[in-house]
Amino acid sequence: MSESNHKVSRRDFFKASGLFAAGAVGGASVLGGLRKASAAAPAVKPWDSKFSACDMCFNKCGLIARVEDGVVTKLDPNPKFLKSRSMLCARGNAGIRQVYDPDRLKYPLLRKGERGEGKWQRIPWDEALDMAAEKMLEVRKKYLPCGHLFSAGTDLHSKFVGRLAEVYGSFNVTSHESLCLVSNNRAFLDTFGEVPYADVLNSKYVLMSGANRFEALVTPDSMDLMTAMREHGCKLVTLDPRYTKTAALSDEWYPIRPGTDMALMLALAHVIITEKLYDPQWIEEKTYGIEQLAEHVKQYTPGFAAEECGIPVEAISRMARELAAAAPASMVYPGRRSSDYEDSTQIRRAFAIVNGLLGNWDKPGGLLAARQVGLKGVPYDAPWYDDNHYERIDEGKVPMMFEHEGSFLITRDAILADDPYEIRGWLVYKTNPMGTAPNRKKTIEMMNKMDFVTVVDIAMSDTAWFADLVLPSQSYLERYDPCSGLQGSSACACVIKRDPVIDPLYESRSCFDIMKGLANRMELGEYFDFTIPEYRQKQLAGLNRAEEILDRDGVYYNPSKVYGIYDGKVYKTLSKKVELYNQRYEQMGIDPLPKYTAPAKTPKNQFRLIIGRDATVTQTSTANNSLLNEFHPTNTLWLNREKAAELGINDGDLVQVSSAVGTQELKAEVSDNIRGDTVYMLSGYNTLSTMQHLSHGNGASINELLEDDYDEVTGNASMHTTFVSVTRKVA
Ligand SMILES: Nc1nc2c(c(=O)[nH]1)N[C@H]1C(S)=C(S)[C@@H](COP(=O)(O)OP(=O)(O)OC[C@H]3O[C@@H](n4cnc5c(=O)[nH]c(N)nc54)[C@H](O)[C@@H]3O)O[C@H]1N2
Ligand SMILES: Nc1nc2c(c(=O)[nH]1)N[C@H]1C(S)=C(S)[C@@H](COP(=O)(O)OP(=O)(O)OC[C@H]3O[C@@H](n4cnc5c(=O)[nH]c(N)nc54)[C@H](O)[C@@H]3O)O[C@H]1N2
Ligand code: SF4
Ligand SMILES: [Mo]
Repeated sequence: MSESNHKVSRRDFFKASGLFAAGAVGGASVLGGLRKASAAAPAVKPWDSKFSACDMCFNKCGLIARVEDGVVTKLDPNPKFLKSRSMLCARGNAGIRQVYDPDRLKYPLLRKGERGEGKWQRIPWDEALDMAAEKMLEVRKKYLPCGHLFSAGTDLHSKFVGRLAEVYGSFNVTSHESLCLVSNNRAFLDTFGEVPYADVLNSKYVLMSGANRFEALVTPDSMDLMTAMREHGCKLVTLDPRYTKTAALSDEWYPIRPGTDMALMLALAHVIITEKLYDPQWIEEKTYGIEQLAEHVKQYTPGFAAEECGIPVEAISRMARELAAAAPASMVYPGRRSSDYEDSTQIRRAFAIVNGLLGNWDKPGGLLAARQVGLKGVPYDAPWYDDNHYERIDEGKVPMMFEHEGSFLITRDAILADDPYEIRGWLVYKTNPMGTAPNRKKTIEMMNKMDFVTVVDIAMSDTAWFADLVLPSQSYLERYDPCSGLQGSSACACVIKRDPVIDPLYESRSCFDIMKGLANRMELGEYFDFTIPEYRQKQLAGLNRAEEILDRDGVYYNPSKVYGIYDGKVYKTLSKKVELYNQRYEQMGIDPLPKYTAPAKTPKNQFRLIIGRDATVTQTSTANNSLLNEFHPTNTLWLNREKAAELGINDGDLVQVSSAVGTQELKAEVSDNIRGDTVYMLSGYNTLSTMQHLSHGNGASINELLEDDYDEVTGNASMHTTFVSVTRKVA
C-alpha cells in the first residue's frame, strides 16, 4: 500500500467532498461564503441545519447536520435527543467521510472475471435490476423459494429485505444478530420474560463482565455510567482479560481467565444465598426455583471460582456482598455481544440469575422492562407457496434459535453440505459476513456455490468483492428512512426518522427503492406499493402531533412509566415469575440451571484469540474511513510482555499468527494490557477488496483466523474458542 493512499489528509477530504471544487467555481465558494456572511450579516447562519440520526453504528444517536451549498460540512449532536445525551462520538463525526469517501460505490457493477478477481463492468440500473430479478426467479424455479438466502445488517431499511424475502417465499433470512447478541438475548428473555435495558445512571454498583462500555459505545449506557460514577458515586468493577479503557476507569479490574465468567457468577450466587443477602419477600413472591438454585450453587464456592477465574477469593466474596448491599440499585451489567463461547447462553443465564437474586428488575438502578413507544406495525399478507421447503435451512440443529434471526454459521454449513436442501441465490444488504463471520474461507466457499449473489453496500466490502452484482447504496444522510422506536434505558423511549440531508451522490439508491424495483420485476409490486413517507404516516397513526414534533425536534418522545411496569402484572415466563430455574429448558432437555464446564485448556505455547472493540472502529466498516484510520492506521496483535520475551518477540516485530483454519501476519504490540494466555487484534483489516485502499493488504484479517464454533442453545457464533500460535517473522 502506498504512502499517498494511506494518508488522506483533511485537505484531500475537503477536495473529495466537493468543498474545494465549489470554491473553484467562484461565487458559490463555501469558505468564501462563510467569510462574507459573517462580515455582512452576522445574525444569519451560513448553513442549513437538518436533523438526522447517526448510522456509523447501531445506536442511532441524534444529530444535526450543517449543510452548506448542498454539502455536509459538519455533524453536531442533537441536544434534544436524550438517548445520546448530546454526544456524537468520533465515529459519528467521521460519518461525513463515509458519504464523501472516494472509495464509495458509485454505479451498479457487474462481475466480469472470476469471483474475487476484481474485474467489474459498470452497467445501467435498469439492466442491473432486470438481471438480479431474472436470476432470483431462476433460482426460485430451480430450487424452490427457500433456495434463496437474504441477509441484512442493522438498518431501518432491513425490514424491506425481510419483506421481499417473505413475499418471494423464502424463510431463509439472516441478520448480524447471530454473530452478535442472540445468546445474551435468549438468556435474559428466558429469565425475566424480556430483554432488559440497564439503568446504569441510577445504579450504585455495576459489575461489568465481558463488556467494554467506554470503548464499545452503547448509548446512553456509556455516558450514563460515567455520570453515575462521577456524580452519584457508583462503583464499577470490570472483568476483562484486557486492560481496556473501561478497565482503566474502573474502581477495580480483574483480568479474568477467558471463558470462566460462569464460575464467577455462580460463586456470587453462592455467597448471596448462603449468607442470605437477598430480599426474602422478593425471592418468595417474584422468583421461581430458589431451592434448586441454592442446592446447585453449593459446589461453586468462591474458592472454586478463584481457582478457575484467577481472581482472589476475597475479591469474589466482597463483590457478592457489595452487590447485595447496594441492591436493588446494583447489577451485573447484561452486556450485548455474546458471540464468544459455545455455552454463551448458559454463561449469560448465570449473569441473569445473579440479577434475579439482587431483585433489581423493573427498579431504579436495575434492569428495566421495555416501554411502549407507540409506533404501529404496517401489516401485509404475504403469498403462500405450496411448492416450497417446510423450514429454514438451519432448523433443528440447536434447540432455541430465534426464528427470525436464524444462525448464519449453521446456515452456511447447511449450504455447503446441501443439507437438507440447496440454496443457490443470495441477496445481501448492509452486512459484511466475509469480514464478520468467523472462518472467512468457508464464506468464500459458500459464495462459490451460489448461482448469483447481489450485494447492496455503500463500499466495496469483501462480501461485495465476491458478488456477481454490486449495487451502490445511499448513505444515511441521503435517504428517507421509516420511523423507528428507540429505547434508552431510563433516558427515553422515543421515535426517530431520517429525511435526506443532501441529494444522493452518484447513482446511489435506497434499499427500499432497490427492493421495490426487484419486487416490481417479479410481479410482487403490490407489496411495495407505497413511498417511505406514506409508510411513516401509517407507523405514526395515533401518535399525537408526532410528525410535527419530529420536524421540530428531530425526535418524538412518548412519556410513559419507567419503573414498576410489572407492578401487579405477571412476568412473561412459564412460571410467570423470574425464572432462576428455567422450567422450559428442563422440558427441552437443556440444563435448567447453568452448569459450569471449564473452558478448553490453552495448548502449550498457544494463545486464545479474542475479539473486542475500540472507540474509533466499528466492526469492519471503518478501517477504510480515512478520518478514523488515522487513529489505527493498521491493526496489531496485543501480546503480553512476559510471553513476548519468552518467544523472543519485541514490540513492533512482524509476527505470524496461525490457527487451525488460517494464517496471518501483523505487527506485535507488546504490553502488560493483556493476560499471558490471550491475544487480541482489531477487526476490519487486511481486506481482500482492493477498492478499500486503506484496509486492503494492511495488517491482518481476524476472520481468516477465527474458527466457526457456535453456541449450542442458539447457534450464535462463538468467537473466543480459537487457539493460535505466534512466531516472530524473520525479515
Ligand atoms: N471479526 C469480528 N467479527 C465480528 C465482530 C467483530 O468485532 N469482529 N462483531 C460482531 C458483531 S457484535 C456484530 S453486530 C456483527 C456486525 O456485522 P456486520 O453487519 O457485517 O457489520 P459491519 O462490519 O459494520 O458491516 C456493515 C456493512 O455495511 C456497509 N454499510 C455501511 N453503511 C451503509 C449504508 O448506508 N448502506 C449500505 N447498503 N451499506 C452500508 C459497510 O460498508 C459494511 O460493508 O459482526 C460480528 N462479527
Ligand atoms: N466503538 C464501537 N462501539 C460499538 C461497536 C463498535 O464496533 N465500535 N459495536 C456495537 C455493537 S454491534 C456491539 S454488539 C457492542 C459490543 O460491545 P460489548 O458487548 O461491550 O462487546 P466487546 O467490546 O466486543 O467485548 C467485550 C469485552 O470482552 C472481553 N472478553 C473477551 N473474553 C472474555 C471473557 O471470557 N470474559 C470476560 N469477562 N471478558 C472477555 C474483551 O476483551 C472485550 O473487551 O458494541 C457496540 N458499540
Ligand atoms: S455511538 Fe457513535 S457511531 Fe454509534 S450511532 Fe452514536 S455517534 Fe454514531
Ligand atoms: Mo453487535
